[in-house]
Parts: sequence; C-alpha cells; structure tokens
Amino acid sequence: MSEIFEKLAQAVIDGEPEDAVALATEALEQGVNPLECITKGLTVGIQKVGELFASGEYFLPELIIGADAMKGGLDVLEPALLGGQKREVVAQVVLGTVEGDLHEIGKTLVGTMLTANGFQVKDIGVDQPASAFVAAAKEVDATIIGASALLTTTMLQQEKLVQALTEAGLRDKVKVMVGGAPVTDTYSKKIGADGYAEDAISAVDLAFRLADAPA
Ligand code: B1M
Repeated sequence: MSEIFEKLAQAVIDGEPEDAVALATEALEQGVNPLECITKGLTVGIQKVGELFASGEYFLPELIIGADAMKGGLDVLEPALLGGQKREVVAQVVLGTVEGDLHEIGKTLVGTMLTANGFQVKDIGVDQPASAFVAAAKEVDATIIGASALLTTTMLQQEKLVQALTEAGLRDKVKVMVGGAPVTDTYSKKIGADGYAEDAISAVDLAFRLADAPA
C-alpha cells in the first residue's frame, strides 16, 4: 500500500496533475483510505516541493504545478472524505486564509474535514481582510472563525482579526482558531486567539472543544 502513497507524492513532486488524479482514483478503487492518501501521499509530496523551493532547486513554476497536482488529487479524494458526513450541524464555522496570503490547500482541507465531521463551513476563500471574516461571522451567526496563514508576513493578520472582532463587539461570542505552517500554539496564545491546530485532524478536535460539543 505504501507504493501508492509514494506514487502520489511523486506526482506532486513532478508536478503531474493528471497522474495525481489517476493515482487518487486508483487508490479509491482499491479501497485505500482517502485521508491516508492525503497525509501519507500528497502532503509528503508538497512538503518536498516546499523544501526544494526553499533550497533553490525549484522555482515558482514548480511550486505552482506541484500545487496543481496536489489539488487534482484532492479533488478526487475530498468527496470520499465527505462520505461519512453527519446530519446534525455541530456549529457554524467561518473559514478563510488571511489578507495577503494566497495559500488555499491547507485551509480547504481543514474545511473538508470540519464538514465531514458535521460542522457547517462558510469558506470565504483566500486573501481575506479581517473585516471580511467579521462580516461573514455576523452573516451566518458563527460560533468559530478559522483563519489560516502560511507566510510569516501574513500570520500577523491573525492578530488583526482578533482585534477586529473585539472592535465589532463580537469577541465574547465568536471563538478564533488559527493554523498554518508558521503558526504555533505560543503565537496563538500571544495574539489572544482561542486555539491553534497543527493539522486538519487536530483542527476538528479543537473545533469540537471550542464549540463545546461532544466529538
Ligand atoms: Co508558497 N510558500 N509561496 N506557494 N508554499 C510556502 C508557505 C513556503 C514555506 C515555501 C518555502 O519557502 N519552503 C514559503 C513561506 C516562507 C515563510 O513565510 N516563512 C512560501 C513562499 C515564500 C511563497 C511565495 C512568497 C513565493 C514567491 O512568490 N516568491 C508566494 C506567496 C504568495 C502569497 O500568498 N501572497 C507563494 C506562493 C505559493 C503558490 C501560490 C505557488 C502555492 C499555493 C497554491 C495554492 O494554495 N493554491 C504555494 C505552495 C504550494 C507552498 C508550499 C510548497 C505548500 C503549501 C501547502 O499547500 N501545503 C509551502 C511549503 C510548505 O508548507 N511546506 C509554501 C499542504 C497543506 C496540506 O499544508 O497548508 O501547511 P498546509 O496546511 C496544513 C496545516 O498547516 C494546517 O492544516 C493543514 C492540513 O493538515 N492548517 C490549519 C492550515 N491552515 C489551518 C487553519 C486552521 C488549522 C490548521 O485553523 C483555522
């Protein structure tokens, strides 16, 4: 089974969306767990792409096609994750990537996992200012706002979001969950957020705790 994970990772490293789609389809047909395809296959590949980019071996085009391959695989695998969706809504969540930040893959994966576990997710997309999170939270009467940031420069926007909620008089009503590769638990506490999650699975656990609902 590890062979299919390695092939999925390689499709992302090579920037081959069609291979990623074909392999993800094959994996599902073989009954391989879709979440493991993501965590042990596609994610391993995109992390390697990130390392190659950081070391100067890959440039922006390779980063872009690697992400395209990952998204191709996710498009096949994510609907399979939603197969176990519960019927009752646990809580309303507004989810987005902060202003100045275009990274969407991790945020979308968090949204899929939350949806699969019964949360109603309003995904407001990437590059969203604090005001857009606040407006969406008012619109859907959100219990939780989830803000993703992948850049050390944009994680500062998560603090702006906490401030904007306070200014809007919503801070006591809405819990703030933060995540993304450069974000840490220490940073989350420093900016006054309600919690940090390292990955999509722990984001679901955290959301249950923040919503004060049984998992
Ligand atoms: Co960008 N990029 N990127 N990039 N990119 C990183 C983040 C970087 C670490 C790569 C590197 O140098 N090694 C680096 C940031 C350095 C830093 O700030 N410290 C970087 C850079 C520099 C840049 C640009 C500036 C490059 C340039 O233009 N010169 C540029 C910035 C654009 C912008 O945002 N303004 C840029 C652009 C891009 C692409 C657009 C090409 C592409 C994104 C495509 C897309 O999303 N549609 C991209 C990609 C793919 C990456 C890497 C390789 C992979 C990110 C990813 O999708 N990971 C990334 C390197 C890396 O992270 N190792 C990198 C897979 C995903 C499943 O994981 O997003 O971490 P992740 O999400 C996880 C957890 O973090 C967590 O759960 C998710 C699932 O487990 N999580 C949450 C995420 N959000 C959460 C929210 C939560 C809870 C948990 O609660 C709300």
